[in-house]
Amino acid sequence: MKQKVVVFSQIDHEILTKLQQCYHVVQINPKLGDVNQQILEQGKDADGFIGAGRLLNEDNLKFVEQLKIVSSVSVGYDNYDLSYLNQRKIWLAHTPHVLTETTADLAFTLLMSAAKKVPSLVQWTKQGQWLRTVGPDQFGQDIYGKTLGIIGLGHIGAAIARRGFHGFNMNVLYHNRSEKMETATQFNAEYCELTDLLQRSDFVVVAVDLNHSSKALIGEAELELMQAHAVLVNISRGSVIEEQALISALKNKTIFAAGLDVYEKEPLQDSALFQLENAVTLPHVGSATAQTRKRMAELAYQNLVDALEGRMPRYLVNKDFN
Ligand code: 8YV
Repeated sequence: MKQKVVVFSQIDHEILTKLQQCYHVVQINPKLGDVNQQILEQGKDADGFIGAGRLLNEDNLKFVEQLKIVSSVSVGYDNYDLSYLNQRKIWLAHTPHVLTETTADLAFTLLMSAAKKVPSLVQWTKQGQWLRTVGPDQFGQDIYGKTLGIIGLGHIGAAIARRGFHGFNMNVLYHNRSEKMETATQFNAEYCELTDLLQRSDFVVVAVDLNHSSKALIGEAELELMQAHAVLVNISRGSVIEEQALISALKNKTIFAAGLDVYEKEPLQDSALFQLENAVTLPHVGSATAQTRKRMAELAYQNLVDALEGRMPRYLVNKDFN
């Protein structure tokens, strides 16, 4: 009998076809009703799960009996209750590396858009308001040679540092749980305490994983430390920044602008951020290019197949259950 695979979000079409050739595939479909109920039902006799963007925890996995793996089409795994998966001896795999460069590109896209007021100036131009040269209200910020503070010098953080250092001659500061001497040396990056980094940076980019120690890392007190001309960029997870405090800082112009790809609650709807000209808001597209999403899907597929065929997947999050 074929093993059963539950596809819990949209997935690359070719990967879906490959899965259907070897496994009994069931797709969770929001149009068919409550997603968690479908996961609960379909999970009972499933061997593997593949997808992204859904919370998987005891509530919707409690009936699984033979689940070997949850293969996430993402690098971040904050959507999964790792201790529950460990307890049930279910592997969790993810897709690191293949999205590093494109996510770093997006961090710079946000940094530059927010610094140069791109969205509002595009709108202004298209509305036919360009009747004379722009005034100080429309001026942006210089980027070249400025100070870039990176919170989280992992793979993506390092790729952002590389762009800043080599491309824009920036002075790089970083904050991380531990010092990263080898990576830092490549970009002449200086290790700083968070408060120091926030005070000294012209651009602060959040690239840290979401975990217990990074949740709400940047709140009102931290935002107050930033300079009035500074730009804050978040390509990590929304919950690293207290959104309400950020909205106040942007409203009161205690910082210049923010470039955001991620939010406390996604999809972002009816947010006060939409009213703020100095908030550049993207819909969580850090890895959203055709090439990268394809590579992520392939990697997730390989992780899944390895587990279903009894091999240890290459990119396991939880290697040791005990
Ligand atoms: C997307 C991400 O959320 O990989 C991650 O952790 O945040 C993004 O790439 C993910 O691919 C789900 O679509």
